[in-house]
Amino acid sequence: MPKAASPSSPVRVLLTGFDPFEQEAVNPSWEAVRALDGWKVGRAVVHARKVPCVFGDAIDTLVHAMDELKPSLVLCIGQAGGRAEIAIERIAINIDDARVADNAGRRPIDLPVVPGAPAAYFSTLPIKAIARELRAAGVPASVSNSAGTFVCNHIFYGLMYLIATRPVAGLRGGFIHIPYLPGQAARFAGAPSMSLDTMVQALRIAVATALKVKQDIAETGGQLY
Ligand code: PCA
Repeated sequence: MPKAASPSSPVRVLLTGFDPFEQEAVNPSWEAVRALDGWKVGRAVVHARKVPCVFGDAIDTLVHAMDELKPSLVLCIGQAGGRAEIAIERIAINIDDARVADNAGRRPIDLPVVPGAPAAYFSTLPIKAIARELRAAGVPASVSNSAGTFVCNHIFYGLMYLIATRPVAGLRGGFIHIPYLPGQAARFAGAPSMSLDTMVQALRIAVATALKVKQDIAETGGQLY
């Protein structure tokens, strides 16, 4: 197993956001992530990378960025239009089941992300602590128990598979879904949205909390159904 970074060496944090998809002109995940490129928190520095909304290519781009940067923390971010809160995802499942085509026209149905690999992996972020810190800062947030079955779950599963199968001491990762920007939601009556400033602030809190909290808190993030 490769050695952990020495206490004085810089800690790299990789944040990924997606290209726009499904007739959208922007993707809030890339807008929020790119605003944090170069942000320093303690001795950690954030590196932002854009990933294509394409099955397969999204994971390839992530692997390339991880090989290049050798991060200690990876947060993949995606748009979840229709959600009202920052959603800290708990679990990635080994299935691709696309309701719509991705940006390359691919539409896998009931195919594994990684053939023969485990059914699911849990996020290794302190998901409950992040939700609590966000709410304490006045940002609506919850733990989410499904990241769906489209490209976001796909990259999340790919990330957790990599972390599990190519262990690097101290490396942790997970996925966060974010709502529409107001300009996107304005096209759909009743759709919730969040300002870019609030989403950027939320990601700062998520990164800082993930760097600080190694052992998650015991607080419910469950749902009845
Ligand atoms: N959201 C999609 C894929 C890309 C994105 O930003 C999803 O939730 O799967």
